Amino acid sequence: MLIKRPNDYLPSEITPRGLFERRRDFLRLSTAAALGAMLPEAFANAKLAGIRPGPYAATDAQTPYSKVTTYNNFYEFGTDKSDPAETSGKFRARPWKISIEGLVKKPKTLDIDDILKLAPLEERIYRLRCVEAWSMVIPWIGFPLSTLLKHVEPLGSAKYVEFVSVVQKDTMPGLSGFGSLDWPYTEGLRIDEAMNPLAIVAVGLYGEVLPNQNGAPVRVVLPWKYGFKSAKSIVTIRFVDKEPVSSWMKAGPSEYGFYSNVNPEVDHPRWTQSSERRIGEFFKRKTLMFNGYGDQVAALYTGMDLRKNY
Ligand SMILES: Nc1nc2c(c(=O)[nH]1)N[C@H]1C(S)=C(S)[C@@H](COP(=O)(O)O)O[C@H]1N2
Ligand SMILES: [Mo]
Repeated sequence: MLIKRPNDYLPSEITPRGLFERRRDFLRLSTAAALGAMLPEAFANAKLAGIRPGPYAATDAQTPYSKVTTYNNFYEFGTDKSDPAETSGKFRARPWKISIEGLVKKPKTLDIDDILKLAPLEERIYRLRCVEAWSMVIPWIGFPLSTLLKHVEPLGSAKYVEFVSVVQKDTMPGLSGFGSLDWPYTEGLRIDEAMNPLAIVAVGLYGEVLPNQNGAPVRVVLPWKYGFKSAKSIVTIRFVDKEPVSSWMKAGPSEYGFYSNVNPEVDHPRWTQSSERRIGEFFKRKTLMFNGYGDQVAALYTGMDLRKNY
C-alpha cells in the first residue's frame, strides 16, 4: 500500500508559530480570568518545570488550550463533549499509583512522583485524530512509553500490553450512565507498538500538569491510532501473552478493532474516515494514513492486511 509521506513536521523543533499560538491562547485565558469566566480547571494547573523540546513536533497550528480542555471524550465523566470539563472537578488525581505487572521480571507499583522522575520531560506536539472524524493538534508533555515499560524488565513471553483506566466511583458521574462502556476502560497494544518512539506517557499539556478531563495524572498518547486507543488516568499496565479485548471492542466488535490505526481508506461502518474536521477550522481536511506518522510506524504492520484493520 502507498504510504503518504508526512511533510508537515520537523524534528526537534518547537516552531515560532507554536509558541505564538500558545502565548496568544494564554493571553486569552488571562483575559477570561480577569472577567471571571468559568474555567477554574485552567488555572488550578501547575506549570511543569524543565521541559525540553522533543522530536516529532507537528507544525500545524496548535488547537487552543480552551478547546483542548473543553471538547473531550472521557466517558467516565459523561458522553457529551462538554461533560468531562464540567463534571471532573472532584476527581482525585493525587495520591496516585500505577501498578506495572504481569509477564515482567520486576513488577512494580510506582507513585506518580516517581514516574515524573523517570525521564526528562519533553514536549511532543502531536495530531490527535478521533475515530469520530474530528482532530486537534496538542502540545503534550511526557516521555517515551518505552522508558516506563523497560523499567520493569518485560519477559520474552510478553507479547501485548494492556492499559487500565481508574474507576473512581464517587467522582465519575459517567460510570453509572446507562448502556455505556464496560468499566474499567481498558486498551491494549502489541509490545513493539508500545515501544515505538512515538508512543508516550503524557503527564501534561501546554506546559502544565494534565487537567482532569484530559486524563490526569497520567495517560498514554499514540498519535498514529484513533484517539480511543490513548487510555486516560491509568492505574494498571499489564504485560500479557494474548491480544487484550478493549472496552471498545466489547462495546462494538464490528466497529472497533484492536489495531485501530488511522486509515483514510477504511471507513467506519457508519461514516467515512477519508476526511476530518480539525477543531477550529471550517473546511474539512483529508485524513492521512497513520495520521501522517507513516515514516515512524508503517514498518510495524508489514505484511498485515490494513484494510481489515479498524
Ligand atoms: N479512560 C478513558 N480514556 C479515553 C477515553 C475515555 O472515554 N475514557 N476516550 C478516548 C477518546 S475516544 C479520545 S478521542 C481521547 C480524547 O483525549 P482528549 O480529551 O485528551 O483530547 O481520549 C481517549 N481516552
Ligand atoms: Mo475518540
